[in-house]
Amino acid sequence: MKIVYSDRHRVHRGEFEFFRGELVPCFEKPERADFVFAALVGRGIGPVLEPRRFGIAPLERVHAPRYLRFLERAWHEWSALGQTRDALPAVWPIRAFRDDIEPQSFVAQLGLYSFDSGTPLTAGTWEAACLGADIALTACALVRSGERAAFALSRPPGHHAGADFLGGYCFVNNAAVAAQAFIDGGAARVAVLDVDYHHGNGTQSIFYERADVLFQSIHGDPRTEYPFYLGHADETGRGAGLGYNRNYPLPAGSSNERWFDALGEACARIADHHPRALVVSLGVDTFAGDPISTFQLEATEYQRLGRELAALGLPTVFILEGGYAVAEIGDNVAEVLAAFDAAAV
Ligand code: FKS
Ligand code: ZN
Repeated sequence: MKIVYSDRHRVHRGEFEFFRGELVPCFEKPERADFVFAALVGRGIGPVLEPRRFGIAPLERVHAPRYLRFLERAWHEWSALGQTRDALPAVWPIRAFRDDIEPQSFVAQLGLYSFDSGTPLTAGTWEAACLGADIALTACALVRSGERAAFALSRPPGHHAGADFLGGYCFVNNAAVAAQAFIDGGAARVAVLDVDYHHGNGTQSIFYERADVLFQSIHGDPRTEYPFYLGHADETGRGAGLGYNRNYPLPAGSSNERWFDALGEACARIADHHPRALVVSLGVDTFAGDPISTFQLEATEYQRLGRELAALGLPTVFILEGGYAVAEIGDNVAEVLAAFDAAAV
């Protein structure tokens, strides 16, 4: 399987995230991508291609222009305040505040466009986020030109980012950009499957009222797991999108059997949707050894995931999302992709 990658992801390197009243070192760090890259190359998965540049137009298809303008200028505005550390928000317009007027204060803008204080915005964030989208779009282009599948090895991740908000280490929603690129390239229907431990709230909200993009997510129950405020089973879409959103929230600590029951159901719904392509938000924080999650997948389960996805027989773009047991995330991603390749026809 072709891998799209660039080592320029390193320009996004958050120092601290706010966690339980303290600044702690960021879990989402450059080494994550390095380990995935090393594991794939070590297993002979490849070749590795550099991304092409697609510019901002494909991002504007799923993100609000004012949000993208904010991201682009953010570091400049923050530095103009005399700050040298990463930007983290400290005030938010929750219910009963207005979100239709963009404040002039940068600090207020940062809160308007964020939903947590764990997603540091740094000098290189905009460049890395655009690069991540270019990686996803290059993987799409490969699949559109006949590749059975491609892997977008990018960071920062994307599935928590919505049309006009960042959070959960995410700024630009790579999976949504990819799904929209398939639609804009002529696909009538696309499916997005999110297997990261955390609910893909950003992707869900972007496609919530649409019937052309089926979104499904298997994740830790938001009653106890991040991102807490979305991802319940009764969220099935709205308006034209009713029936095109499915969540499989599983209790923290769920067995692998339960996880694969949910995957089986999700795959059956994908087949029913008859999509022209599949986008997989591939987080491997479902790993038994992950430091921030509670599922129990290991090598054999990652192989099974790869096989079951291959059995759908769809042109498939894999996009890296989470996974924090840094040394192991590479092996786990490699298991999925190698098993997919071995089973793909
Ligand atoms: C530990 C608390 C963790 C944030 C969790 C974010 C999860 C991000 C992710 C992504 F794929 F986006 F990276 N709170 N300090 O894994 O879903
Ligand atoms: Zn995650």
